[in-house]
Amino acid sequence: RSKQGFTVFFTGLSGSGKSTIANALMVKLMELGGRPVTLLDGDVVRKHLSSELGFSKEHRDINIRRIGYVASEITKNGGIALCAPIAPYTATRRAVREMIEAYGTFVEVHVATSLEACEARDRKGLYALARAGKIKEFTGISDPYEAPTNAELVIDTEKADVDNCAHQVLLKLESLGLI
Ligand code: GGZ
Repeated sequence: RSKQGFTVFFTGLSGSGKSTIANALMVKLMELGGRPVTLLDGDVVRKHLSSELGFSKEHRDINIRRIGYVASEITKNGGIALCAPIAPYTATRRAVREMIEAYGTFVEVHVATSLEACEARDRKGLYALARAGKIKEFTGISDPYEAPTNAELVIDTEKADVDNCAHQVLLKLESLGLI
């Protein structure tokens, strides 16, 4: 294969738009053809790979490291991995970056939708439950989100639609010589 593998790692609050942008990016990358694209979405990973885990710091870290391991295997084999967990902790994101960079490029994308906007949308009603104390340790409400300071790309979904956000990532991948 002429092109190396890489991982696009989206991080952001619940409801920030990570999954939606990752799905739109997946469609664009598949249209380009060539390499297989694997989406490791937060919900899907928790259902199939991390079903025994909760949302303590320890469990979130185990979850993110599992995602990182799978993404590193995909990257090693020349594929494209798209990951879309919250991944609230800087140190854990750095550990995953190091796992991936052993084999290819790690592109961190901060989906920087504000808490106010995520909560106003509240598409799944989780913020209301968190505010009412019915969900404990909820990111942004009763649990931390450490915003990245070294992301390759920061996306503001309050200024651009989904297609434009996915396009911004595609342009970044082009500028890095990955596609
Ligand atoms: C954050 C929670 C929580 C708590 C359930 N905190 O919007 P969603 O519903 O579909 O995405 C969120 C998802 C977060 O799982 P991740 O694996 O991405 O988190 S982490 O990276 O921190 O391991 C949300 C739902 O699970 N959810 N309880 N307490 N999000």
